[in-house]
Amino acid sequence: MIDLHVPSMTCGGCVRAITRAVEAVDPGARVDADLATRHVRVTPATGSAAAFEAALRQAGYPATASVAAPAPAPARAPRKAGGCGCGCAPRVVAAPRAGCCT
Ligand SMILES: [Cu+2]
Repeated sequence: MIDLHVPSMTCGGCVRAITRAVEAVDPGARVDADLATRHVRVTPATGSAAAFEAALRQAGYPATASVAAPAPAPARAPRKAGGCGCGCAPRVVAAPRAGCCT
């Protein structure tokens, strides 16, 4: 997913113009504009961040693209069935705390 920050996007008309500009580059793209934050999230089919930036600049909406980071990894490994979820492995830890990993 590509995140485009478009400071000059101020109303629904801008959103439509921006959506059209993105779709002109990549008809298969999914465009999800958030007027409040002035960010447009594009899930491209074929287009690139640079291509969308260029198209929006031409349409009169200079944009800053950033490729969104993937969702953060879960903080902990998933709990294993039957374990207590503390992360230690009963067969590896010689002396688990009382009540833990038993
Ligand atoms: Cu507008």
